[in-house]
Amino acid sequence: MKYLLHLICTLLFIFPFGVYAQNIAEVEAAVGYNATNIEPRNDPAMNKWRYNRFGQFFHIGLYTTFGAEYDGQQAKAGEWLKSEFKLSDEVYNKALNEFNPFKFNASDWAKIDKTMGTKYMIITAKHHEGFCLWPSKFTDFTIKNTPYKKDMLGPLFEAYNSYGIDVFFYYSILDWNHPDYRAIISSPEDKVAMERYIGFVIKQLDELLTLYPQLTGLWFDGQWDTAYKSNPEWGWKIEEFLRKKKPNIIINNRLRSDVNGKLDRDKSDKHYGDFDASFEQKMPDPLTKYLNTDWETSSTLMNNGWSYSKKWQGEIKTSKSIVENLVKATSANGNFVLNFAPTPEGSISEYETKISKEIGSWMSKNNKAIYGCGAINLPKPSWGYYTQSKEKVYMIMFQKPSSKLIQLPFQSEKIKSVKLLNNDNIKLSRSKSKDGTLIIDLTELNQDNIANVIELQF
Ligand code: JFZ
Repeated sequence: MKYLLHLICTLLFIFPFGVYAQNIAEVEAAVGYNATNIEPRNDPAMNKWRYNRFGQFFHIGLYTTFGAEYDGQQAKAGEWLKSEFKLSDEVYNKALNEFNPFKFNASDWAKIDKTMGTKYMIITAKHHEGFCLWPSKFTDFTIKNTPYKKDMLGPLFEAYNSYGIDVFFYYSILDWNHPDYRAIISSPEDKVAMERYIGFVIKQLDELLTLYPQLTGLWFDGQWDTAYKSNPEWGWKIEEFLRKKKPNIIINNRLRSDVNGKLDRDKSDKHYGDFDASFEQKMPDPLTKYLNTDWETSSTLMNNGWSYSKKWQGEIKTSKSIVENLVKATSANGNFVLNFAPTPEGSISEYETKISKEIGSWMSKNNKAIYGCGAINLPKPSWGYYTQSKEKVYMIMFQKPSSKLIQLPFQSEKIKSVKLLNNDNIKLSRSKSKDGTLIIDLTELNQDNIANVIELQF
């Protein structure tokens, strides 16, 4: 609706009375393929997304079978292996005969996520390699033609939705397998081929939304090749199709470009789609830059690879650092997504299971400081972060302050109660400074392995 209004206003501005857009192409040109959600969406689906704060990513595909290794060499990112080692289709596609996640059990995965406290999951329905985790009618390059044979996407809905966890699909525009995909267009034939490819994408998305009506949204990626980004009508057309087919669908911003080929955000710095997902492995800088925008950051557990790796390399993140990033994102009105890389058997690794329990044990006591929470208008304190929801402010302490008494920037008389969320046995005594601000005595407090959360009720 908002988008329509915006469109009409733009048109009235560009085409004065008596002149009107002849056809849809003119309408599109008029808006320059700019962002269409000028204000954040405020419908139930998007409010739920914003409430969720914590999501789970899964990268699994043919690349999983290589374990990020080829010919004794370690790939930088497992899911990029085909491109990194310049493997031919012939060599790479042998993995079709290897892909067999026979231990995959959607309800095991869902239980892990339920324990960890994630509220939505995103799975790689199709990554850059072009392989489909569902038996698509529009290509043979699917799970149906592997030893596993079965659909991996369908079973997720029952398992996850029964815990109230939403399912999203990752879908890559970039496709290393499809014969019509073009990274650059150097002839009229290339353009025709790429147009056929866009038709294929729309057919596949139609298929996904028809087969899986419970799907909450789509996480696009791989929109950066010159051919695609310099033809903004394609991304526009795909988005238009999706919004018509499923009006409450949630789409990230990595699907479109504007007339200048700008990705992620248009020239007025408005993100495309419903939220900005261009913070892969990072956060807005400064952190408070996008407080009025829906955004999401995603993170690997191990260096920059998103898929299964036989060898775990580089720095592996701890549950404390993951929780800290979740809290940090929440404190700036963003969502945080943690990636897991299922094994070739389709199970969750030991380290990931251990991490999910550690995070889950913290979340089960402290999730009130995360779900439905957001930014407070105060500078970041040295001991951690503030978050807030309605009449509550949460102090999430990753380091216990060195002084026993801390003075807070709140009028004491306005605070009804002060309580530690993760331990009922410890009572925190309070007092009031000369200027009436709240002082809390932390003498009794022991630093939690991850973080203590103090709830202030207004
Ligand atoms: C993409 C993929 O290439 C990668 O394999 C993985 O699936 C990841 C989640 O997404 O990589 C990205 C995505 C976003 C940015 C950079 C790389 N970004 O916004 O900077």
